[in-house]
Formats: sequence, C-alpha cells, structure tokens
Amino acid sequence: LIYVFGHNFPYTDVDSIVSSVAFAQLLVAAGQPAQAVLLNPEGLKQDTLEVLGKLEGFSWPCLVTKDKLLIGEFALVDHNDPMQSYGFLGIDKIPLYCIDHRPDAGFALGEKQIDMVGATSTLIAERFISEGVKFTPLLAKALIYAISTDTRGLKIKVDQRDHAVIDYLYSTYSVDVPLDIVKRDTVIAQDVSKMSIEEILNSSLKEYMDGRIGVAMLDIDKDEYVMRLNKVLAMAGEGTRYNLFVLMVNQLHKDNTIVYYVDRSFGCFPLQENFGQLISRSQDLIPSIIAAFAKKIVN
Ligand SMILES: [Mn+2]
Repeated sequence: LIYVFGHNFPYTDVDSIVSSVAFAQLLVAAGQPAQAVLLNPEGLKQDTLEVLGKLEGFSWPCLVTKDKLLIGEFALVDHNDPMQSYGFLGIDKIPLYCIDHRPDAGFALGEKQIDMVGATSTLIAERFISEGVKFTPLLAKALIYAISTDTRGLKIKVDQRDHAVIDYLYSTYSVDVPLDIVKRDTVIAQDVSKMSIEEILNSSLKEYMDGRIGVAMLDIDKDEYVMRLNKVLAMAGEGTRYNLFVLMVNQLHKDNTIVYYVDRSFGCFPLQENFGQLISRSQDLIPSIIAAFAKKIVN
C-alpha cells in the first residue's frame, strides 16, 4: 500500500490535505493501491479546518500509525523535506514519488516532480488531465479551494498554470461555488487582537538554516497589529532562540507585505522592509534572506 501524505510537521494545510487525497485517487486509477493519510493530528490548525469545513462530503485522509508506515510505501505531496513528515517520526525510507511546488531541498525521494506553481494541487490536477482521469465534482471543488488557499485567493506566487487548471475545472465540472466565494472562504485574515504575543511569534512559524532563522507570518486585514508591534519585536529579541527572527505581515486589505527583522547576529538585515505587493515566503522572502546571508559570509 502506498501512503500519500503532505507536510505534517509542524503543521499541515489545505493544499497538503487535498493534494494527498487527489494523488491517492490518481494512483488508484493507475492500478496502484494507495491511501491518503495524516501523520500528525496536531498539525491540523483552525484555519485549515475552517476551509476544509466548506467541502461537505469530502473524504479526509485518515490517521496512520508509525507501525503501519514502517511497512508501507510512501508518496510525498506538497513538501520535499522528509523532516516535515516521516523523517520527523524517525523513519528512514526512500519514497516512490514526490510532487511539490517548493524549492528542491535536494533529498533523494524517488520519482520527483518539482515545479514552481502556486499549489501542489495544480500539479496533481494537471496529471489527472494529462492521464485522462476524471475528477468528481467534489474533488474539482476541493482542488480549487486548495489552489486558492495556497495563493491567498490567486494573489501570491500564482502561476498561469494555476489559472489554467481553475478555468479547466470550472468549465468541465459542475462546481457549485463561484470563484469569488472560494476566494472569500480561503483568504482568512487573522484576528491579531485576540492573539497572545506568543501566538503571534509562532504564527505559521518555519525554521531555516538548521534552525538559526525563524520566519513567522501573519495574514491581516486591519492595521491594529501595529499597536502591538513593538512588544512583539521586543519579545522576539529576548524570547526566541533564533539568530534571525523574521515577522512577515501580509496586509490583505492593502495587497502588500511588510517584513520585520530581528537580527541578533548577522548584522545585514534592515529593521523593516516594505514590499509593494503581497510576496511569497518560500519563493520571494527566503531566497532573498539566504542571498543576504551568503553575501555576508563571503565578505
Ligand atoms: Mn502547498
């Protein structure tokens, strides 16, 4: 049995869940027994549950135990770093497949497809189309929701291929929700006034460069976070263990991103950087941070 899963540690998301379900269906259609699974129930956060809650009748990946994983084959979707899934559980295995839309971390992961589009769901939908496998209307809808979630309503890191898949799904299947409603359902601003400083500092936090860099991200649609910013950044300076802590604020109401840097050791980052549009953490911000860091080491 091939277990199909997205990133699970520290958390999963709508694209991971939907693309794992879709890829398992694609493998089954090709005669390969497969099952979409979840490795870490704690990785399911409220915002993901809210979006998935819009997909009535959608069959979720089921929880799998480590014992079962040890005797199965793997297909990775929406990540290409084993530490975000089975590696975190201490399992050492080479998957059969890996399909992702994030930069290649360089691991040997079987038959690997990495293309920089807005969502893994786009890549899997393209395989359905090229292999002539039919979608159910519910899967078509789920894929549209996943693509919209990962691209913040088709605004961040969206590619022509994402638009093409969405157009195809709308024109071929009776998807019962128009695209504006999908966007409204999937672009969820966080209510910063209800979050503790701890929660803000840990908001979709990801680590890079062996844990030396931590990058948190907020999606907001009001300016009220500004009032708490000094406290948040002061806490980031004292309370986190990172050499560089970065808070990325996506202002959904203004279509732009502001990035705050708490640089404790590198001495090469500004306090704040304003981008004129919404940017992607993985495709825009991280490469620029890595480049600044590399330049610093060379000099
Ligand atoms: Mn994704």
